Amino acid sequence: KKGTFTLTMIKPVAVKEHHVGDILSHIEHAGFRIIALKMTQMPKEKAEVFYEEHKDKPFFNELVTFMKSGPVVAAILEKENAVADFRKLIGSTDPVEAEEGTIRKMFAKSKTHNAIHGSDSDENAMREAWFFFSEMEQFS
Ligand code: YYY
Ligand code: MG
Repeated sequence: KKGTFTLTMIKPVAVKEHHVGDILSHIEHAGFRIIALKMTQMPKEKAEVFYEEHKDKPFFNELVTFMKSGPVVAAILEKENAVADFRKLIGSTDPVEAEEGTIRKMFAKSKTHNAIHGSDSDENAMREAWFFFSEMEQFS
């Protein structure tokens, strides 16, 4: 249902550094319910589609190279006001600017290697949820 969920993805750097459990724990303690969950590795073409809104940006190639470099953990998270509340929980794109206590402040290595994704609108949450999960994999 619109407005009640968001899509997150724990990025390859955080999976490699063994932060999956800590990050999911942080998310659940913040009041989000996990209603879909999987580990998967995106081939180049999939990463390009996921981030297609950025295809003309100077950082696009570096971003795609990073995102296909290892497995990610994708999840649909249910909560009232999920998109905005989750963006607050993860913090600014650049960890240097992220507030103390945010997931990016704690786990990001750099602006590109920033540990976690959160949808930026209800429309993108819907698109990204169906990008990763079939109907049988969604437990609303
Ligand atoms: O939504 P959010 O992930 O916070 O940032 P976006 O502006 O949508 O950019 C997507 C992704 O691209 C970001 O998480 C890291 C990377 N990126 C980058 O490497 N360099 C930039 N100057 C801006 C974004
Ligand atoms: Mg974004």
